[in-house]
Amino acid sequence: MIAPRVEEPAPGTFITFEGGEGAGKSTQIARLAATLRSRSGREVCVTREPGGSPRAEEIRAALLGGVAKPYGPFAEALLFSAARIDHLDRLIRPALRRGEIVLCDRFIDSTRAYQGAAAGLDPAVVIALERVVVGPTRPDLTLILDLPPEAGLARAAGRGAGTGQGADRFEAESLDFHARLRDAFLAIARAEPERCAVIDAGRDPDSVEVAIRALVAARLSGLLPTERSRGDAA
Ligand code: Z5A
Repeated sequence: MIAPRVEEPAPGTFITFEGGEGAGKSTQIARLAATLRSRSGREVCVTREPGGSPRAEEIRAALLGGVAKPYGPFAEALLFSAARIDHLDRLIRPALRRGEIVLCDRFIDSTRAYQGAAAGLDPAVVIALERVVVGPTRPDLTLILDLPPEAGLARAAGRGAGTGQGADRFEAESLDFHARLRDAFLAIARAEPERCAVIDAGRDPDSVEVAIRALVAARLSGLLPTERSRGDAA
């Protein structure tokens, strides 16, 4: 008889960033990574979904190009899951096993919000996919950057202006779709308050950064020692 595989708890720390378009996730991940690199004394791995491994990046290009859209949200969720399987196996789990801090731009909550709540995929299917694809590799902390969709879409459009790049598959959805997304992320935070924290992303980038640092310090003890406590320890 084959014994079930027992996953040892990994020593790393897994933090995910979620939210609607243009909420400032990439901006804040870069800032938090720099802070953690200088203050935690640990390796920091920055990654994103869909993507993060060469194969998953190929799937990303297809998804954001709209290749799977005609097949509906279930097919899209399967493709996001295929990308996630490779990303977890090749990058996230090895980094966590090495004790690194993994900062990931979007993860399971984006599937719940985009394919589930906003596009109408049955929540039972989303949960089943999570169970088989992600298993026990759950985030230690999920930071949900909250912003009215009009503001986020305007930021995303501003970033693309002059680059010749139009809206991608998801940016091109209706305002109503983006409003459902926002509600979905806030509902996830209410349902799992021990894992999730909501950050008001409508403020200037420095204020958002300060709020994120405070949350990380409060929720994940020892990750961000203050200058004072580091000096004391030395
Ligand atoms: N998706 C899905 O449907 N299902 C899934 O399971 C997963 C994903 C995992 C990935 O696209 C798409 O895949 C995504 C969901 C879907 N939908 N879309 N589109 P992506 O990775 O290309 O896009 P994104 O995740 O939405 O990120 P983004 O649009 O790049 O936004 P962001 O990273 O949150 O924001 P940013 O790039 O840091 O900032 C956007 C602009 O605003 C930029 O010009 C900044 O300089 C500016 N900015 C940032 N912060 C501020 C503040 N505080 N004030 C003013 N301006 C700011």
